[in-house]
Amino acid sequence: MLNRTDLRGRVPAPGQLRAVLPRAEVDVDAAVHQVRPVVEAVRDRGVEAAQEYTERFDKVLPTSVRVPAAELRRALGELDPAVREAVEESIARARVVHADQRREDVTTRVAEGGTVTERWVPVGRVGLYAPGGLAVYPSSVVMNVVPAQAAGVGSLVLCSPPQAEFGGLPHPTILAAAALLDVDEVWAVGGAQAVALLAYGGTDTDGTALDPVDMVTGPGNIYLTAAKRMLRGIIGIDSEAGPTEIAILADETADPVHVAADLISQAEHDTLAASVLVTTSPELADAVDAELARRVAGTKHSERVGEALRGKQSGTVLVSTVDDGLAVVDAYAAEHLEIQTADAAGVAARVRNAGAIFVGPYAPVSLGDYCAGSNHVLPTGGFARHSSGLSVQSFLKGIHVIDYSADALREVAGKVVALANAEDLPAHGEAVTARFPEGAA
Ligand code: HSO
Ligand code: ZN
Repeated sequence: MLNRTDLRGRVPAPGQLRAVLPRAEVDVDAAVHQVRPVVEAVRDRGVEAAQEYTERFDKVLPTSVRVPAAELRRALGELDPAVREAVEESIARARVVHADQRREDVTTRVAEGGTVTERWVPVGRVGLYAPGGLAVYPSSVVMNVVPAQAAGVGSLVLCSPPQAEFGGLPHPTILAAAALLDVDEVWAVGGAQAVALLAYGGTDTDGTALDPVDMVTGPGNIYLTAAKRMLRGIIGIDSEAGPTEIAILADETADPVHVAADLISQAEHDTLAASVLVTTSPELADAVDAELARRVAGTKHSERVGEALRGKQSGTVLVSTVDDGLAVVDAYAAEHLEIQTADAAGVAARVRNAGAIFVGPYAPVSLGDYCAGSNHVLPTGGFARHSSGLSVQSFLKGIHVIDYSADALREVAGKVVALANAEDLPAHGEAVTARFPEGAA
Protein backbone atom coordinates (compact mmCIF):
# COMPACT_ATOMS: atom_id res chain seq x y z
CA MET A 1 0.00 0.00 0.00
CA LEU A 2 2.75 2.48 0.93
CA ASN A 3 5.48 3.25 -1.62
CA ARG A 4 8.76 1.65 -0.58
CA THR A 5 12.25 3.07 -0.51
CA ASP A 6 14.92 0.50 0.29
CA LEU A 7 17.93 2.04 2.02
CA ARG A 8 19.20 -1.20 3.59
CA GLY A 9 22.97 -1.11 3.66
CA ARG A 10 23.17 2.18 1.79
CA VAL A 11 21.87 5.16 3.73
CA PRO A 12 23.14 8.26 1.87
CA ALA A 13 25.14 10.90 3.72
CA PRO A 14 22.96 13.41 5.62
CA GLY A 15 23.32 16.06 2.89
CA GLN A 16 21.86 13.75 0.22
CA LEU A 17 19.44 11.81 2.38
CA ARG A 18 16.66 14.40 2.39
CA ALA A 19 16.34 14.27 -1.39
CA VAL A 20 15.52 10.54 -1.44
CA LEU A 21 12.88 10.69 1.30
CA PRO A 22 9.16 11.11 0.55
CA ARG A 23 7.92 14.67 0.97
CA ALA A 24 5.26 16.92 -0.53
CA GLU A 25 6.24 20.00 -2.47
CA VAL A 26 4.22 22.98 -1.35
CA ASP A 27 4.63 26.14 -3.41
CA VAL A 28 3.70 28.88 -0.96
CA ASP A 29 5.27 31.57 -3.16
CA ALA A 30 2.81 30.83 -5.97
CA ALA A 31 -0.02 31.31 -3.48
CA VAL A 32 1.55 34.59 -2.27
CA HIS A 33 1.04 35.86 -5.81
CA GLN A 34 -2.66 34.96 -5.57
CA VAL A 35 -3.34 36.48 -2.16
CA ARG A 36 -1.49 39.76 -2.80
CA PRO A 37 -4.56 41.60 -4.20
CA VAL A 38 -6.65 40.42 -1.22
CA VAL A 39 -4.09 41.64 1.30
CA GLU A 40 -3.67 44.97 -0.48
CA ALA A 41 -7.42 45.56 -0.76
CA VAL A 42 -7.89 44.92 2.97
CA ARG A 43 -4.93 47.15 3.76
CA ASP A 44 -6.51 49.97 1.74
CA ARG A 45 -10.22 49.46 2.43
CA GLY A 46 -10.36 47.45 5.69
CA VAL A 47 -13.50 45.57 6.71
CA GLU A 48 -15.42 46.60 3.57
CA ALA A 49 -12.89 44.79 1.36
CA ALA A 50 -12.69 41.83 3.75
CA GLN A 51 -16.47 41.46 3.51
CA GLU A 52 -16.31 41.43 -0.31
CA TYR A 53 -13.86 38.53 -0.20
CA THR A 54 -15.89 36.77 2.48
CA GLU A 55 -18.93 36.93 0.22
CA ARG A 56 -16.91 35.62 -2.72
CA PHE A 57 -15.01 32.81 -0.94
CA ASP A 58 -17.30 31.82 1.95
CA LYS A 59 -20.57 32.51 0.11
CA VAL A 60 -22.09 34.20 3.16
CA LEU A 61 -22.05 37.64 4.76
CA PRO A 62 -22.04 37.94 8.55
CA THR A 63 -24.38 40.68 9.78
CA SER A 64 -21.76 41.93 12.18
CA VAL A 65 -18.18 40.87 11.60
CA ARG A 66 -17.44 41.08 15.33
CA VAL A 67 -19.26 38.12 16.86
CA PRO A 68 -21.64 39.33 19.59
CA ALA A 69 -20.85 38.12 23.12
CA ALA A 70 -24.32 36.55 23.36
CA GLU A 71 -23.42 34.20 20.47
CA LEU A 72 -20.33 32.97 22.33
CA ARG A 73 -22.43 32.27 25.40
CA ARG A 74 -25.08 30.55 23.31
CA ALA A 75 -22.53 28.31 21.57
CA LEU A 76 -21.11 27.27 24.93
CA GLY A 77 -24.58 26.60 26.31
CA GLU A 78 -25.39 24.36 23.34
CA LEU A 79 -22.09 22.45 23.34
CA ASP A 80 -22.47 18.69 23.85
CA PRO A 81 -21.57 18.11 27.53
CA ALA A 82 -19.16 15.26 26.69
CA VAL A 83 -17.31 17.48 24.23
CA ARG A 84 -17.26 20.29 26.77
CA GLU A 85 -15.71 17.98 29.34
CA ALA A 86 -13.10 16.83 26.84
CA VAL A 87 -12.18 20.38 25.81
CA GLU A 88 -11.92 21.33 29.49
CA GLU A 89 -9.60 18.39 30.12
CA SER A 90 -7.50 19.35 27.11
CA ILE A 91 -7.26 22.95 28.37
CA ALA A 92 -6.40 21.86 31.92
CA ARG A 93 -3.59 19.54 30.79
CA ALA A 94 -2.18 22.08 28.35
CA ARG A 95 -2.27 24.75 31.06
CA VAL A 96 -0.18 22.64 33.47
CA VAL A 97 2.48 21.95 30.86
CA HIS A 98 2.61 25.49 29.50
CA ALA A 99 2.73 27.09 32.97
CA ASP A 100 6.02 25.24 33.49
CA GLN A 101 7.46 26.80 30.33
CA ARG A 102 7.45 30.33 31.77
CA ARG A 103 10.90 31.86 31.88
CA GLU A 104 12.43 33.85 34.69
CA ASP A 105 14.30 37.07 33.94
CA VAL A 106 18.04 36.46 34.27
CA THR A 107 20.54 39.07 35.40
CA THR A 108 24.20 38.41 34.66
CA ARG A 109 26.93 40.39 36.41
CA VAL A 110 29.45 40.86 33.62
CA ALA A 111 31.86 43.07 35.57
CA GLU A 112 31.91 45.00 38.84
CA GLY A 113 29.03 47.48 38.39
CA GLY A 114 28.01 46.09 35.00
CA THR A 115 24.96 43.86 34.47
CA VAL A 116 22.91 42.55 31.58
CA THR A 117 19.39 41.35 32.30
CA GLU A 118 17.35 39.36 29.84
CA ARG A 119 13.80 40.47 30.53
CA TRP A 120 10.97 38.41 29.04
CA VAL A 121 8.02 40.47 27.91
CA PRO A 122 4.87 39.04 26.33
CA VAL A 123 3.76 40.15 22.87
CA GLY A 124 1.10 42.83 23.39
CA ARG A 125 -1.71 41.70 21.14
CA VAL A 126 -2.08 38.40 19.30
CA GLY A 127 -4.48 37.31 16.56
CA LEU A 128 -5.35 33.66 16.46
CA TYR A 129 -6.73 32.02 13.36
CA ALA A 130 -9.08 29.02 13.46
CA PRO A 131 -9.96 27.58 10.05
CA GLY A 132 -13.44 26.53 8.96
CA GLY A 133 -14.47 24.18 6.18
CA LEU A 134 -12.86 20.75 6.24
CA ALA A 135 -10.82 21.57 9.29
CA VAL A 136 -12.91 22.74 12.24
CA TYR A 137 -10.53 22.21 15.11
CA PRO A 138 -11.53 23.56 18.53
CA SER A 139 -8.41 21.74 19.77
CA SER A 140 -6.26 24.16 17.76
CA VAL A 141 -7.97 27.09 19.48
CA VAL A 142 -6.84 25.52 22.76
CA MET A 143 -3.28 24.95 21.51
CA ASN A 144 -2.88 28.56 20.38
CA VAL A 145 -4.65 30.33 23.21
CA VAL A 146 -3.16 28.41 26.16
CA PRO A 147 0.52 29.29 25.55
CA ALA A 148 -0.36 32.90 24.71
CA GLN A 149 -2.28 33.27 27.96
CA ALA A 150 0.44 31.49 29.94
CA ALA A 151 2.97 33.92 28.47
CA GLY A 152 0.85 36.83 29.72
CA VAL A 153 -0.37 38.14 26.36
CA GLY A 154 -2.86 40.81 27.43
CA SER A 155 -5.02 41.03 24.34
CA LEU A 156 -6.18 38.10 22.20
CA VAL A 157 -8.49 38.13 19.20
CA LEU A 158 -9.79 35.09 17.35
CA CYS A 159 -10.72 35.08 13.66
CA SER A 160 -12.60 32.24 12.01
CA PRO A 161 -14.57 32.21 8.74
CA PRO A 162 -18.34 32.64 8.83
CA GLN A 163 -20.28 29.53 7.83
CA ALA A 164 -23.48 29.70 5.77
CA GLU A 165 -24.97 26.76 7.66
CA PHE A 166 -24.53 28.60 10.96
CA GLY A 167 -26.16 31.83 9.86
CA GLY A 168 -22.91 33.61 9.04
CA LEU A 169 -21.24 32.84 12.37
CA PRO A 170 -18.04 30.83 12.75
CA HIS A 171 -18.50 27.15 13.61
CA PRO A 172 -20.22 26.83 17.03
CA THR A 173 -17.55 24.53 18.51
CA ILE A 174 -14.94 27.19 17.71
CA LEU A 175 -17.08 29.80 19.46
CA ALA A 176 -17.64 27.48 22.42
CA ALA A 177 -13.90 26.79 22.73
CA ALA A 178 -13.22 30.54 22.68
CA ALA A 179 -15.78 31.02 25.44
CA LEU A 180 -14.23 28.22 27.54
CA LEU A 181 -10.85 29.91 27.16
CA ASP A 182 -12.20 33.37 28.08
CA VAL A 183 -11.44 34.80 24.65
CA ASP A 184 -14.20 37.33 24.13
CA GLU A 185 -13.07 39.11 20.98
CA VAL A 186 -14.01 36.95 18.00
CA TRP A 187 -14.40 38.10 14.40
CA ALA A 188 -16.18 36.20 11.63
CA VAL A 189 -13.59 36.51 8.91
CA GLY A 190 -11.36 33.89 7.36
CA GLY A 191 -8.53 33.27 4.91
CA ALA A 192 -6.01 35.81 3.67
CA GLN A 193 -8.46 38.63 4.35
CA ALA A 194 -8.48 37.70 8.04
CA VAL A 195 -4.68 37.84 8.32
CA ALA A 196 -4.64 41.19 6.52
CA LEU A 197 -7.36 42.59 8.78
CA LEU A 198 -5.45 41.42 11.85
CA ALA A 199 -2.26 42.99 10.55
CA TYR A 200 -3.70 46.35 9.52
CA GLY A 201 -6.81 46.61 11.71
CA GLY A 202 -10.19 47.86 10.56
CA THR A 203 -13.61 49.03 11.61
CA ASP A 204 -16.86 47.09 11.36
CA THR A 205 -19.86 48.70 9.65
CA ASP A 206 -21.33 49.55 13.07
CA GLY A 207 -18.16 51.35 14.11
CA THR A 208 -16.62 48.52 16.19
CA ALA A 209 -12.85 48.61 15.80
CA LEU A 210 -10.50 45.72 15.29
CA ASP A 211 -7.16 46.97 16.55
CA PRO A 212 -4.12 45.72 14.66
CA VAL A 213 -2.21 42.86 16.29
CA ASP A 214 1.51 42.31 16.77
CA MET A 215 1.48 38.63 15.90
CA VAL A 216 -0.75 36.07 14.15
CA THR A 217 -0.69 32.35 14.93
CA GLY A 218 -2.85 29.41 13.96
CA PRO A 219 -3.20 26.87 11.20
CA GLY A 220 -4.82 27.29 7.81
CA ASN A 221 -4.60 26.34 4.17
CA ILE A 222 -1.89 27.42 1.75
CA TYR A 223 -3.54 30.82 1.12
CA LEU A 224 -3.55 31.59 4.80
CA THR A 225 0.09 30.58 5.02
CA ALA A 226 0.85 32.75 1.98
CA ALA A 227 -0.81 35.76 3.63
CA LYS A 228 1.25 35.17 6.77
CA ARG A 229 4.44 34.91 4.71
CA MET A 230 3.55 38.14 2.91
CA LEU A 231 2.76 40.05 6.09
CA ARG A 232 5.65 38.71 8.14
CA GLY A 233 7.55 41.73 9.37
CA ILE A 234 4.44 43.83 9.84
CA ILE A 235 3.32 41.06 12.17
CA GLY A 236 5.17 38.17 13.78
CA ILE A 237 3.93 34.70 12.81
CA ASP A 238 4.29 31.18 14.10
CA SER A 239 6.16 28.73 11.90
CA GLU A 240 4.48 28.21 8.50
CA ALA A 241 2.13 25.24 8.76
CA GLY A 242 2.16 22.81 5.85
CA PRO A 243 0.21 19.54 5.57
CA THR A 244 0.52 17.42 8.69
CA GLU A 245 3.11 14.63 8.94
CA ILE A 246 3.67 11.52 10.98
CA ALA A 247 6.85 9.46 10.85
CA ILE A 248 7.18 6.22 12.80
CA LEU A 249 10.53 4.63 13.55
CA ALA A 250 9.74 1.00 14.29
CA ASP A 251 11.54 -2.31 14.67
CA GLU A 252 10.22 -5.87 14.79
CA THR A 253 8.82 -5.32 18.30
CA ALA A 254 6.21 -2.80 17.04
CA ASP A 255 2.57 -3.78 16.76
CA PRO A 256 1.46 -3.40 13.12
CA VAL A 257 -2.07 -2.56 14.27
CA HIS A 258 -0.81 0.43 16.28
CA VAL A 259 1.49 1.53 13.47
CA ALA A 260 -1.24 1.35 10.82
CA ALA A 261 -3.83 3.08 13.01
CA ASP A 262 -1.44 5.94 13.73
CA LEU A 263 -0.39 6.35 10.09
CA ILE A 264 -4.07 6.59 9.16
CA SER A 265 -4.87 9.01 11.98
CA GLN A 266 -2.81 11.81 10.49
CA ALA A 267 -3.60 10.90 6.87
CA GLU A 268 -7.18 11.71 7.88
CA HIS A 269 -6.36 15.43 7.91
CA ASP A 270 -5.64 16.04 4.28
CA THR A 271 -4.96 14.30 0.96
CA LEU A 272 -1.51 15.92 1.16
CA ALA A 273 -0.82 14.65 4.70
CA ALA A 274 2.32 12.53 4.98
CA SER A 275 2.55 9.14 6.69
CA VAL A 276 6.03 7.70 6.73
CA LEU A 277 7.17 4.41 8.25
CA VAL A 278 10.89 3.90 8.81
CA THR A 279 11.63 0.33 9.82
CA THR A 280 14.35 -2.24 10.20
CA SER A 281 11.79 -5.00 9.68
CA PRO A 282 10.47 -5.92 6.21
CA GLU A 283 8.03 -8.29 7.98
CA LEU A 284 6.60 -5.37 9.94
CA ALA A 285 6.36 -3.30 6.74
CA ASP A 286 4.35 -6.12 5.09
CA ALA A 287 2.10 -6.53 8.12
CA VAL A 288 1.49 -2.75 8.27
CA ASP A 289 0.59 -2.72 4.56
CA ALA A 290 -1.92 -5.53 5.10
CA GLU A 291 -3.39 -3.78 8.15
CA LEU A 292 -3.57 -0.46 6.28
CA ALA A 293 -5.53 -2.06 3.45
CA ARG A 294 -8.00 -3.48 5.94
CA ARG A 295 -8.38 -0.35 8.07
CA VAL A 296 -8.50 2.19 5.23
CA ALA A 297 -11.48 0.37 3.74
CA GLY A 298 -13.36 0.71 7.02
CA THR A 299 -12.44 4.22 8.09
CA LYS A 300 -14.87 7.15 7.73
CA HIS A 301 -12.66 9.34 5.52
CA SER A 302 -11.45 6.39 3.49
CA GLU A 303 -10.96 8.28 0.22
CA ARG A 304 -8.97 11.13 1.72
CA VAL A 305 -6.85 8.74 3.77
CA GLY A 306 -6.21 6.43 0.81
CA GLU A 307 -5.10 9.33 -1.35
CA ALA A 308 -2.76 10.62 1.36
CA LEU A 309 -1.22 7.18 1.91
CA ARG A 310 -0.71 6.59 -1.81
CA GLY A 311 0.72 10.08 -2.38
CA LYS A 312 4.40 10.58 -3.05
CA GLN A 313 4.73 12.29 0.33
CA SER A 314 3.97 9.00 2.13
CA GLY A 315 5.89 5.73 2.15
CA THR A 316 7.91 3.07 3.92
CA VAL A 317 11.67 3.39 4.20
CA LEU A 318 13.54 0.15 4.92
CA VAL A 319 16.81 0.44 6.84
CA SER A 320 19.30 -2.09 8.19
CA THR A 321 19.65 -0.81 11.75
CA VAL A 322 17.93 1.48 14.23
CA ASP A 323 20.98 3.78 13.93
CA ASP A 324 20.34 4.10 10.20
CA GLY A 325 16.68 4.71 11.02
CA LEU A 326 17.72 7.55 13.31
CA ALA A 327 19.74 9.08 10.48
CA VAL A 328 16.66 8.88 8.26
CA VAL A 329 14.24 10.42 10.75
CA ASP A 330 16.73 13.17 11.60
CA ALA A 331 17.04 14.04 7.92
CA TYR A 332 13.26 13.95 7.51
CA ALA A 333 12.64 16.08 10.64
CA ALA A 334 9.01 15.09 11.05
CA GLU A 335 6.32 17.21 12.62
CA HIS A 336 5.35 14.15 14.69
CA LEU A 337 7.74 11.25 15.28
CA GLU A 338 6.70 8.05 17.01
CA ILE A 339 9.35 5.67 18.33
CA GLN A 340 8.06 2.13 18.42
CA THR A 341 11.21 0.11 19.05
CA ALA A 342 12.78 -1.82 21.88
CA ASP A 343 14.17 0.71 24.38
CA ALA A 344 11.96 3.41 22.85
CA ALA A 345 13.01 6.01 25.45
CA GLY A 346 16.71 5.39 24.75
CA VAL A 347 16.16 5.70 21.00
CA ALA A 348 13.96 8.81 21.43
CA ALA A 349 16.69 10.49 23.47
CA ARG A 350 19.01 10.27 20.44
CA VAL A 351 16.63 12.03 18.01
CA ARG A 352 17.78 15.52 17.06
CA ASN A 353 15.10 16.69 14.64
CA ALA A 354 11.36 16.38 15.26
CA GLY A 355 8.51 18.71 16.20
CA ALA A 356 7.36 16.29 18.90
CA ILE A 357 8.44 12.76 19.80
CA PHE A 358 5.95 10.14 20.97
CA VAL A 359 7.66 7.41 22.95
CA GLY A 360 6.63 3.76 22.95
CA PRO A 361 3.38 1.91 22.30
CA TYR A 362 1.04 4.08 24.40
CA ALA A 363 1.80 7.55 23.10
CA PRO A 364 -0.04 7.85 19.77
CA VAL A 365 0.03 11.20 17.97
CA SER A 366 -3.69 11.65 18.57
CA LEU A 367 -2.99 11.78 22.32
CA GLY A 368 -0.75 14.77 21.60
CA ASP A 369 -3.34 16.26 19.26
CA TYR A 370 -5.81 16.57 22.11
CA CYS A 371 -4.97 15.56 25.62
CA ALA A 372 -1.27 14.96 26.35
CA GLY A 373 -0.75 18.51 27.60
CA SER A 374 1.85 19.13 24.88
CA ASN A 375 1.21 21.55 22.03
CA HIS A 376 0.03 20.30 18.64
CA VAL A 377 1.13 23.33 16.63
CA LEU A 378 4.42 21.91 15.39
CA PRO A 379 6.91 22.59 12.59
CA THR A 380 6.18 20.76 9.31
CA GLY A 381 8.03 20.36 6.01
CA GLY A 382 11.42 19.69 7.64
CA PHE A 383 11.31 22.96 9.62
CA ALA A 384 11.93 20.86 12.76
CA ARG A 385 15.61 21.02 11.76
CA HIS A 386 15.63 24.62 12.94
CA SER A 387 12.28 25.48 14.55
CA SER A 388 10.16 24.49 17.54
CA GLY A 389 6.47 24.01 18.08
CA LEU A 390 4.29 26.65 19.65
CA SER A 391 5.05 27.28 23.31
CA VAL A 392 5.03 30.05 25.88
CA GLN A 393 8.36 31.11 24.41
CA SER A 394 6.70 31.84 21.04
CA PHE A 395 4.78 34.68 22.69
CA LEU A 396 7.67 36.19 24.64
CA LYS A 397 10.32 38.64 23.55
CA GLY A 398 13.61 38.80 25.39
CA ILE A 399 14.81 42.34 26.00
CA HIS A 400 18.42 42.88 27.02
CA VAL A 401 18.65 45.51 29.72
CA ILE A 402 22.18 46.94 30.03
CA ASP A 403 23.10 48.70 33.23
CA TYR A 404 26.74 49.89 33.68
CA SER A 405 28.20 52.28 36.22
CA ALA A 406 30.78 54.96 35.30
CA ASP A 407 33.59 52.78 36.62
CA ALA A 408 32.37 49.74 34.77
CA LEU A 409 32.18 51.69 31.49
CA ARG A 410 35.58 53.30 32.10
CA GLU A 411 37.14 49.90 32.62
CA VAL A 412 36.13 48.65 29.17
CA ALA A 413 36.26 52.01 27.30
CA GLY A 414 39.59 51.26 25.59
CA LYS A 415 38.22 48.01 24.13
CA VAL A 416 35.13 49.75 22.74
CA VAL A 417 37.33 52.43 21.14
CA ALA A 418 39.66 49.80 19.65
CA LEU A 419 36.76 47.86 18.12
CA ALA A 420 35.09 51.05 16.86
CA ASN A 421 38.29 52.15 15.16
CA ALA A 422 38.83 48.68 13.68
CA GLU A 423 35.39 48.98 12.07
CA ASP A 424 36.11 52.55 10.96
CA LEU A 425 33.27 53.83 13.13
CA PRO A 426 35.20 56.28 15.33
CA ALA A 427 32.04 58.11 16.48
CA HIS A 428 31.09 54.92 18.28
CA GLY A 429 34.27 55.21 20.34
CA GLU A 430 33.76 58.94 20.85
CA ALA A 431 30.35 58.24 22.42
CA VAL A 432 32.28 56.51 25.17
CA THR A 433 35.27 58.87 25.52
CA ALA A 434 32.91 61.90 25.56
CA ARG A 435 31.85 60.70 28.99
CA PHE A 436 35.40 60.83 30.31
CA PRO A 437 36.90 64.19 29.28
CA GLU A 438 39.66 63.64 31.83
CA GLY A 439 40.65 60.44 30.00
CA ALA A 440 39.26 56.97 30.54
CA ALA A 441 42.37 55.10 31.63
N1 HSO B 1 -2.46 16.69 14.01
C1 HSO B 1 -2.77 18.08 13.76
C2 HSO B 1 -3.54 18.73 14.87
C3 HSO B 1 -4.92 18.22 15.07
N2 HSO B 1 -5.31 16.95 15.04
C4 HSO B 1 -6.06 18.95 15.34
C5 HSO B 1 -6.60 16.86 15.30
N3 HSO B 1 -7.05 18.09 15.46
C6 HSO B 1 -1.46 18.84 13.53
O1 HSO B 1 -0.56 18.65 14.56
ZN1 ZN C 1 -4.20 15.36 14.08
